Amino acid sequence: MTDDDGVYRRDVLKASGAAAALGLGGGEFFQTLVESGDGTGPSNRDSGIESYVGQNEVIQTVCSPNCRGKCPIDVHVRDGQVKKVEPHPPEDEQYKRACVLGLSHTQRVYDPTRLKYPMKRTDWSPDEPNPDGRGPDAEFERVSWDEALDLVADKMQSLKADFGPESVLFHVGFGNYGQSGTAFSRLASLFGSTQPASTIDTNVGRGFNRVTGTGFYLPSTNEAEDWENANTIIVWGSDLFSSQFQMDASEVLDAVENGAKLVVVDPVYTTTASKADLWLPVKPGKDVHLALAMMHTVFEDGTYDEQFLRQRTTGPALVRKDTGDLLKSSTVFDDGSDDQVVAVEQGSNTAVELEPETDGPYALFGEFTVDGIECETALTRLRDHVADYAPSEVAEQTGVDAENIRTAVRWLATRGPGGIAPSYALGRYKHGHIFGQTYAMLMGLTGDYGRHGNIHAHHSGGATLSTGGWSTPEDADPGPSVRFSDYPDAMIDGDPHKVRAVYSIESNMMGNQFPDRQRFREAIKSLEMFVVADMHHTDTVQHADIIFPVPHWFEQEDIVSSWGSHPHISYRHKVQEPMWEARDDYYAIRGLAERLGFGDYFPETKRELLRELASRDDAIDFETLSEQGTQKKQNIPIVKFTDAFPTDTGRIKMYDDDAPSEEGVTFDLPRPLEDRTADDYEKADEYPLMFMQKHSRFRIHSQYEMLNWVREVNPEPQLDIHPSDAKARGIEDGEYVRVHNDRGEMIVKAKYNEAFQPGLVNTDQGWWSRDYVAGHHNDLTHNEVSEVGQTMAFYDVRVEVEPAPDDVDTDKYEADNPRGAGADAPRAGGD
Ligand SMILES: Nc1nc2c(c(=O)[nH]1)N[C@H]1C(S)=C(S)[C@@H](COP(=O)(O)OP(=O)(O)OC[C@H]3O[C@@H](n4cnc5c(=O)[nH]c(N)nc54)[C@H](O)[C@@H]3O)O[C@H]1N2
Ligand SMILES: Nc1nc2c(c(=O)[nH]1)N[C@H]1C(S)=C(S)[C@@H](COP(=O)(O)OP(=O)(O)OC[C@H]3O[C@@H](n4cnc5c(=O)[nH]c(N)nc54)[C@H](O)[C@@H]3O)O[C@H]1N2
Ligand code: SF4
Ligand SMILES: [Mo]
Repeated sequence: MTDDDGVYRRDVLKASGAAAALGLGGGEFFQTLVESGDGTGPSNRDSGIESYVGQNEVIQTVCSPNCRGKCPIDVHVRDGQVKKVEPHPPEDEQYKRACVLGLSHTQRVYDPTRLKYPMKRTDWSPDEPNPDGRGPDAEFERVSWDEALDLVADKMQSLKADFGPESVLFHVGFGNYGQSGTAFSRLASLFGSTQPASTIDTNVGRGFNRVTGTGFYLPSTNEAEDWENANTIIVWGSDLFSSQFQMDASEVLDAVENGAKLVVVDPVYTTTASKADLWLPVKPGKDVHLALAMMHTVFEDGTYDEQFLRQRTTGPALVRKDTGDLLKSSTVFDDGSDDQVVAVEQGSNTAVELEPETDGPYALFGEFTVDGIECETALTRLRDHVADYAPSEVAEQTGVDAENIRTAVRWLATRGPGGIAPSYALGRYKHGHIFGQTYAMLMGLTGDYGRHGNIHAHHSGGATLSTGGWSTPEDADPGPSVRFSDYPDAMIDGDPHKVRAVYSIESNMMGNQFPDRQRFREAIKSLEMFVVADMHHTDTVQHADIIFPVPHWFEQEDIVSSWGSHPHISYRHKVQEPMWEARDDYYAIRGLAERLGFGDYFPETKRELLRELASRDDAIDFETLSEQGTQKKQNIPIVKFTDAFPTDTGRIKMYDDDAPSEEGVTFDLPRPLEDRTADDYEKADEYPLMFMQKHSRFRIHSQYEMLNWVREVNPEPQLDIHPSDAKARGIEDGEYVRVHNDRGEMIVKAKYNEAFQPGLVNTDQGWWSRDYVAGHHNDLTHNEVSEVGQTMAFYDVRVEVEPAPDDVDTDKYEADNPRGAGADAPRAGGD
């Protein structure tokens, strides 16, 4: 079925020719199509619908932004145009899916924001970067691919010679999930450039990891097909019918149909909350208190899982009262080790080593003296610690009724298998790692690991192509990593070292990915060269010096990992040749590699690259994958956490004697620490409202922003605000408001929304700056991360809101249907 030039079907449409004939896209494209028939197309032969039946060429490919879908799709092509998109059943058909965004690619593939040619900012040159020319007023001129690649490679070489290779940063965002990123990292390693270290979405996972030994992003949970076996599901800080809905929502509904209880913990009455048996409307940032109250109830009720605690946790381990350390077996036994901890047997009070996965008659509670050392069990410590968090004690602080807290955890502890599915929202509070630690321990109490129907996080790990270290060749000397959150310091102040040039792929840094946009703009301004590869003219592209135009996914061949999703690897077949001069990232990466002296490290074609990478994964066969379009990785376990935990003891840590500390708080046990809730922030009076930017069902981050079909139902950014907060500020429903804090401001339309509790406002993320009347939601967010959690705290933000000044220009939204089908597109990119 495939031939060697990267084209899947011989009769694939020649889109570059089609594009040239039809103009540059958008409304114009469709209009011209109607007018430009050559007399042979079906529409001219017979306008009857029957004439279309069977006329479509159907090509399987993949949709893969950073949602949890990674949906294989079928693209219908007729007369040289993409006409329709449908879900494609993967090898295991129960994972068939796709959402309205993926099904609307016909509008994205022909959108006028698509980049067509390599471009250079007119007033940029390698020696005179003219940084002030970047931004809204920047103008670009077309250059050839060779010129663009020469300019970038030469500048990279001269920076390397003058300042070392780490003065160049290779940044990759979360935009694609194909293999270009693998090649990108390989070139970065060979060149020795600075590479990124993620500080997005890592908070809850890091906390979970301290307890279980796994997790960075959220830990893997049982595959979605197992969720129907759950008897209780606590969806905690996640609106699965808006984001993450791609697979999980239907599985959760299946479980509910089977009799599961659904609890939703969310400050907002979300679509998911509306399906719940019980909704706990927690105040933002107060989740640790709530989870500790749940532990309190489990201890009070005695509903902890004794066998699980003995077999798989350090609950019975002894903690020395003198030092707070766990009692080591080397202290007690001649042949003991420093890694092994000690418990006592119930009744005989004999000290024994706590081997992994053993189920002796260990005492779970009590105080004991071993070799003259006074100790108590870890579980005793935990029980004493949570004694202060009775549901009635936290009810006011958390905003949740005490009896409802008890009911929720009673369901979890007593109804058989179940679990807690948190998402990333909780990690968008500065100290969100503490929640990760707390819920991992709570599920240790209730025994929710390693069984069918257990749930530990929001999404499974999914299938990732194992490329066996290809991204870091043995003879490479990779440069240092810099955390996302440290980029501005590195670019502006040279801390930890000066970054002078950035080559960015698959990221909309300026328009979406990074908080504190004004400081980020300053960071970009301090660069000598900013190279951006994208398929659309995003806000980030508008700040670039050199633009590499990347083709739409339908014009790329790739192997796509299903990170955070289903257990298949998918093949992305080309539906059409790249339009205009757009070229796959691999084209630029290889072109730069050749110019930088690393050409031999990169196969000549993308097809060869894909073959090479697939050959490194034992669970994947290139031919099968390419023919079938998807291959289920058989080595992915359905049920997770069945083996010893990868901790020192092989057990879940119910007490951490080697815990990190921050702001005077040590996390040996989960101890609430907050940053910007009303209770702890010194500027809470000045900025009385918490500001969230929920992930929207109408976009995946900033992708699909351009879909006019979707715009008909979701035309412009809005501020969700409770009517009481609005009225107190003299704000009418539908009026434009100024949202501001000490970093910046934005002007959006206020929307009375009783689903949001008083004190909390929201603008869904993913809008481009061109969509705002003024400003942008990331003008309000900050870039402070905690040392322990190291995650950007997008929701730990406070603002004040007031009616917008009278003179703001809201013209673009005054028309009846400003961005509906057929409307004029605004200028691409933005400030
Ligand atoms: N459609 C769509 N899907 C997506 C994405 C997208 O942009 N669009 N993005 C993808 C990516 S990269 C990610 S990281 C995920 C993000 O997925 P999530 O983290 O699930 O998404 P959010 O919208 O940030 O938050 C989910 C819920 O958390 C609630 N929440 C906010 N603060 C708190 C709090 O303090 N406590 C509690 N208990 N709840 C709180 C919000 O009200 C919201 O209902 O989604 C992925 N899927
Ligand atoms: N205020 C606020 N900001 C947030 C969040 C929030 O909740 N609030 N959420 C954060 C989270 S969780 C995340 S994960 C980040 C996501 O931030 P980003 O990774 O920036 O997300 P996207 O908007 O998907 O941007 C990806 C870009 O890659 C481009 N792209 C797609 N395919 C290709 C390709 O093949 N090659 C190249 N070169 N480009 C391609 C797309 O056109 C798009 O412009 O945003 C973060 N930003
Ligand atoms: S946007 Fe995500 S869920 Fe929707 S079709 Fe694409 S991959 Fe699937
Ligand atoms: Mo994310």
